[in-house]
Order: sequence, then structure tokens, then C-alpha cells
Amino acid sequence: MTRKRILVTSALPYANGPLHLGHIAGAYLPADIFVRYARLQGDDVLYICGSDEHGVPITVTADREGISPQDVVDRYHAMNKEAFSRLGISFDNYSRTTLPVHHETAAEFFTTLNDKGLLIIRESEQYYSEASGRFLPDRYVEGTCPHCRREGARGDQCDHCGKWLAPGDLVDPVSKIDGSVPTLKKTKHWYLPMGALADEWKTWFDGIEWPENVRNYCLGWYNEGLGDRPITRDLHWGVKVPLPEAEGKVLYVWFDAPIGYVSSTKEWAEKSGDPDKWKEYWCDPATQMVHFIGKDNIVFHAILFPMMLKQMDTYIRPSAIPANEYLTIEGRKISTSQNYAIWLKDYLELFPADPLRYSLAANAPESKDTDFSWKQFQSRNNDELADILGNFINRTITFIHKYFDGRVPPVTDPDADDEAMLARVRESKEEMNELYRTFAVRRAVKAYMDLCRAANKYFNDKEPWKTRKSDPAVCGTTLAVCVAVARALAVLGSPIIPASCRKIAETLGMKPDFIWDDADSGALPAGSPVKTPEILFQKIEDDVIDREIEKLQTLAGGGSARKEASQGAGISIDDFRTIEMRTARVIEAQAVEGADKLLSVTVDIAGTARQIIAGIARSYAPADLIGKQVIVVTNLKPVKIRGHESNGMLLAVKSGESYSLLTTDSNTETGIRVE
Ligand code: B3M
Ligand code: ZN
Repeated sequence: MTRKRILVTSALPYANGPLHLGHIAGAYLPADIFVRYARLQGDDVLYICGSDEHGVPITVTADREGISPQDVVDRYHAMNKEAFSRLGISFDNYSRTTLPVHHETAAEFFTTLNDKGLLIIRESEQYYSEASGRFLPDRYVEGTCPHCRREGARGDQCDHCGKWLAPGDLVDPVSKIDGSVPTLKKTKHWYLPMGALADEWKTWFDGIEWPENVRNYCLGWYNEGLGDRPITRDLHWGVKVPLPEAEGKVLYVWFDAPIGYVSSTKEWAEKSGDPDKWKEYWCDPATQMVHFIGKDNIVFHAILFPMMLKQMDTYIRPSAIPANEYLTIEGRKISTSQNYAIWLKDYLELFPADPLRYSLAANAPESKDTDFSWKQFQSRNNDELADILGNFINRTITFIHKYFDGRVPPVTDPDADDEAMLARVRESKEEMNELYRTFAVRRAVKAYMDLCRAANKYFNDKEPWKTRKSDPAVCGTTLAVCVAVARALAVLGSPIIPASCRKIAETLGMKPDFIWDDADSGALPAGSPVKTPEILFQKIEDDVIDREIEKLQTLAGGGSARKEASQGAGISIDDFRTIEMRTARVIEAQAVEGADKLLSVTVDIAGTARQIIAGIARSYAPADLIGKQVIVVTNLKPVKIRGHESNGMLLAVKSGESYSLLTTDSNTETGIRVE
């Protein structure tokens, strides 16, 4: 069989904010699971991504913070790249659209289209701020959507109904930079005649079996008429339009961003020492191209970009676009502007990657919106990963250590139950193969956990603790079959929970570069040693989860006081007094093992010592804290963090990634209340 060549992309996240679980559940985790599966299959798969560093969201952030767009993207590119890697998202390359290779590639796309005489130059009216003397493209203007009447629609698109908007469409437009009512001013732009390209596009589109959401969205747009779309903007941040007469204009971010997949592949090829290799992935019709995205990006990946690729002549077009729906958190829509989100880097401070990967995959928003709740996360970790998978591996390995000298026993005369268990492994392998291949992540997780359950049942039914005395050969066979199943679990689960499956493989003595077909190749050879078992999944206690739920509620205005405050009514002094803050002095501080951002800090408050776990290790060395006067919230419920009690909270301000502790202007005694 020849190796399949597959190019997988995940949407390039804007480098203007940290990643949250909604991002991960949509465009990244399902892609990573598919890629890891394809690698196990021996496919020639390349997984490409990078930061989307242009576009109005970034300049808006820069304006708001009074820093340059470059500062914004440098900060979030580094942060997001690290968070992805800690979650085990295994990109082959994570690039940036501010790199020269990207600017060159995007300019080349524009030039090719323009040289063909395809682009239309048109004078039109754009939003303009008289107050600031500048054009206000896209998100610089907000107003009411003329179609669905929702507020908060942006100059170029309404997020609510998904409709594209043209300047002048918004009802009650307001400038986001200065609050003024924008006027319309004439300017010249380059347009892609999507309407003229629509018939060819439709023939191509009809030839592929798309998921329902992609099909419906696209046909909706097509039926409405695609028209001419401007692909340039009056902005200074972005890829400059490569024409002398286009001074002060850049490419529209949605024209340049998908080209980021191409430039990221070029960067990868360059690094790998074969600069032309990118062409195998972009220009060979035998390659399958798969874009993983969130549903709000469908039109760009299924219509705009394929039209551009077609016009580039030598490029291929995607063969699959898994477009995920949205994730809600505790029943509410994620809102970054209201800080209602679970940030990936915050999660990773507290827990390992795999329980989140498992939990999000089990509940992936594939065909409808799904909800993430902390309680369900806890139960997936404790009741499924720890009690079912972890338990099976642990009891198998422990038994072998105790009664077989730590060596895999031989299989002798397998009976019908043994055969049935091994047949079950083969069936699960087939089933999961099909599910992974078709991006059906949720069902793959279910099939996997069902196999884990079947494994435990087999162990129970065979009662090896009895046969150990009555019939040691039968007992040995049972355990050997368990090793065969454990081996299958290491392989079949590795796309979903890679770190844990690597541990299982190591414990069993499997070779680290195992492949898909190792899943049903039986037990490891009789006599081969197994390592001593490690705890695969730590149980998560109620108080830790309760604290996270509380955090969400307080951050997001769950309480009535907060709601009133956000409506401009303010909170009462009594509300304020519910939070007790006191002066304290640090008397001891030390690192928390295994958590590089946490310190265990002991403070003295009017003669009583308290331990607080604080996430300030990157900003303070333990020794520098001793003697510091700090402010502590003293009436928080104590919780356990990484197994250590934390009783209170140190107040600090965060700027970028570094914390600065609050203190008082003059030295005071400890225990004095802040008021
Ligand atoms: N930057 C938009 C988003 O994060 C975006 C995707 C680009 S993919 C080429 O929704
Ligand atoms: Zn709308």
C-alpha cells in the first residue's frame, strides 16, 4: 500500500489574546487527534498552523493598550505557541504571518490574480473617522446588524447571523477607536469577483461530500449571490498591496491569513533542508488537504480560499473541512470581552493535559454546540480515566509484579473468553480506525472507553486471584491476554491521550515508536519484563473543582452584585465588605514541586501563620519574598492545589506575564483590615 500524503491545517489563531477551551475543542484538538492517528498509520502527514498576526483585532488591541501591533503579536504568539505545545498539539510547524516568507507568498497570490486581469478596481465608500482622520475598516466600526437586528455587529460581518456586511450597511454605526459616528468617504480598492468565479466553484463543491454545516452555509451564500468582494483595506498593519499606486493599503486579513498555511509549509520545508518540498503538499493532486476550523470560518475556507487556489492554477483544493460548532462553558456562551472563558494556560497550571484532551474529545462540538462543565470534567477524569483505564492498567501490572516476577506470562491454551477478549480488541481497532479516519472524535472516545470497560470485566470474570492457586497456567494466560489488551489500549488511545499512552507503553516495555497495527498483535513476548506501575491519572478533589466553578462565576458576573455593577448601578459597601483583606508578612516561601509557576508562601497575620499557594514563581524568587508586607484575602474557602492546602489569596497586579504584589504605602502591623 502506498503511503497517503495528507496536509492538515488548523485555523491560525489571531495573536491578539490567549487561547481558551473553545478554541481547543474546535479547530485544534480534533485535528491533533486525526494527525496522531494518521502518523500511527504511517501516512505522510504534515500538520501546519501558525499565528494570524494581521487584521483589525490586533490593531484594536494595540490601540487600546497603547503599544505597537508588533508588541501585541510577539506577546501572544509566544504565549499561544507554548500553551499548544504543553497541551501536546503536535504541529509540524507553527509559523507567523508577519514573517517575510508569508508577506512574499501573500503578495505573490495577489500579483498572480491581478496579472491575470482578474481583480476589479473600484471606488467605493468606506467608514471614516473625521475625529481621528483615518479609515475605519472592519472591526473598527460596530453597530446593529441590518439583517438580524442584533447589536455588536462589525463593519464587515455580523457574528450572530453570519452575514457579510458592506460599509454603510450597519444601523447606528460607532467608531471603536474614538466613539464617534463614522462618515463614509470615497477610496479605491481591489475586488475579487467571486460571483464570476461561482459556477466553477459550485461544480467543484458539488463533487465532494461535505459535512452538513459546511454544505448548508456554503449553499446559503451561493444562493444569495456571491458578488465582488474587496480584498484590500486602508490600514498600515498587514501585507502591503504590492502595487505602487496602492500606498497605505494592505491585503484584507482574510485574503492573507489562509495563505499563511502555504507560507508555514514553506517555512517548514526550508527548515527541513528541502526548500521545494512544500510543493508536494500544495501542488500534487494526490495530496489530501484537510482544514480543521470553527464554523465561523466556513465561508473563507470553503469558498474564498478555494477560489483563490484555483486561480493560482498549480494549487490543489481541500478535500475535507471538518468545521466544528461551539463550546459553551457551564451552560453559557464563551465571551472573551467579558472574560467568561477557561483559559488554556490557566488550566495547564492546575492539571495535566490528557484529562482535558479526553474530556473535550468525549464532548467535541462536532455537529452541534456542546457544553464543558467542571463537574463533568472531574467525573471523566476520576470515574473514567482513573477508575476504568488507570485501574485496568494498574491491576494488570501489579498482578504481574506480584505473582509473575514482573515478567509477561505465556499464553497456554486460550479458552473461549480469552479468544473473545482478543476478538473484541480487533473489533475495537477496526471501529476506531473508521471513526478516527472520518474525524468522529466523540465516538472514537466512546469506543475506547467501552474497550477499557470490557477489559476490566474480563479481568473480573476471569478471577486470576483464584486461578493463581488452582490453575497457574490459566492465570498466566489471563494476564497475558490483559497485557495484549493493555498494549491495544496504549496504541488506540494515543491520539487522544498521548502522554498517558506513552507511559502505558513504557511500562509494558513496548517500543516507543509503536504503530497502529501493534494494537492487535497480541501480548508482548512471554518473559519480557514490565516496569513497576505509575499512577496514570490523579483523582481530582471536589474542592479544587469547586474553586474553579467559583472563579468562573466571580469573573463573569455570576453573582447579583456583579451583575448590577456591570449594569452601571455599582455595588454596595456591604457587598465590598464581604471580601476580607488584611495586611500580612511573608515568613516562608518555597517552590511547589512539579508546578513551575507556583510558590508555597507562608504569611504571618497577627501572630497566626497561613499557607497560600500562589502563581507567582515566574515573578519572585522565594528568598526575595521573605519579610515582604503583602495584602491577603483572608476569607476565601481553603482549597487544595496540587495536593497542598491554600488558605487565602495574595493580591497582585499582572502586567503581561509578570506579577507585582500589592502592599501598603507605609509599614504597618499584620492583620489590619483593608477598607
Ligand atoms: N484568525 C480567525 C479566527 O480565529 C482566524 C482564522 C484564520 S484561518 C486562516 O476565528
Ligand atoms: Zn446579523
